[in-house]
Amino acid sequence: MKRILVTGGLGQMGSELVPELRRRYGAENVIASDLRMPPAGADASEGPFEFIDCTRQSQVRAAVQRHRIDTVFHLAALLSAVAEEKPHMAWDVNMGGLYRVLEVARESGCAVFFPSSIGSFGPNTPKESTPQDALQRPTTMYGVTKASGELLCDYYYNRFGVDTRGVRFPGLISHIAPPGGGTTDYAVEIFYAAIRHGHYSSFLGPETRLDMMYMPDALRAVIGIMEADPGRLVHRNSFNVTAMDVTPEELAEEIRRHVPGFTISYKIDPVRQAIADSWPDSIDDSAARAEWDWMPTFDLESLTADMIDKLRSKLGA
Ligand code: NAD
Ligand code: AKB
Repeated sequence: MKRILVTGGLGQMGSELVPELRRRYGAENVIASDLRMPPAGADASEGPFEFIDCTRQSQVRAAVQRHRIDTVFHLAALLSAVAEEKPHMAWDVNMGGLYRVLEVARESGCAVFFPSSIGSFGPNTPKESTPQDALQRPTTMYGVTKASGELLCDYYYNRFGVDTRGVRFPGLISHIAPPGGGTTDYAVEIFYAAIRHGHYSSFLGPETRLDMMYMPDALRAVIGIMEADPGRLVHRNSFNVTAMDVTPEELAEEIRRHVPGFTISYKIDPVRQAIADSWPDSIDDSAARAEWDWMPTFDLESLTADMIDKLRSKLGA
């Protein structure tokens, strides 16, 4: 990886992946892009930025050619809750965008990182310790695009030799940029609410168990899979990766150790609850551990301590 393009670079993941890639590979070698413009006051000296709608192949191609890109981190997508509200747009952005990125990669010889999700599984998938190779019949538009995206990336590797790689992320918890409309967003909101108000009203029920990961581990996963020895990879585009599985009740309990008196109540959103109920309770990431030495570093305890510490500084609390 020498010349990198990140699509959807202003989102929750891109806001931290772009700086990390710039630290590793040089600021001038990492081109951030998004459908939105950087916020007013953003420091342009941090590195190059391009306006790119990933559904417009000409825009993707022009940036790849102009900057002599060899690796695309394709983050642009609509997340699960938004995708369920706007299924037609979700198909266009998630599938149309990926297809166009893969086409440009095929023409230009780029490698592509594609983030799939625990949302690529469905209600018929084994719910606990979901294996790497499991039944995938998702019932959400987000899941349909993620499962299809995994297949499309496999196809581009097998048919055209495009070096596609990816992981299935769980819910990502971070303190830099807000999440963009997913089912696991509660696990970020709860920290802000705990510090600001000492109370959180959860849109998922108390016993809803889902996999989660702290953003520093997610960045290690992205870079780890892209730098992995290709000779060891069997599952190129869809590695299960996780760090913990947790319910709102358990997360609240852990937060209470840092914010005494913190309370949680429940006002369940039926749409997001149904999405969460269709996803695994926990996934098995042993294939990633075996094939490219994946290993998370944050558990629930250390994640919670770090989030509270960082957010207290950020919010001046
Ligand atoms: P996000 O919603 O925070 O950011 C997505 C970005 O894509 C936004 O900045 C948005 O402006 C941009 N975008 C939307 N449409 C676009 C288009 N047509 N062209 C270019 N940019 C466009 O999402 P995120 O949390 O940063 O997620 C990044 C990727 O990781 C997504 O593919 C998502 O499905 C995947 N993922 C995220 C999580 C998570 O918990 N955050 C978990 C699993 C997988
Ligand atoms: C979402 O909830 O949509 C994402 C995901 C797990 O893919 N956070």
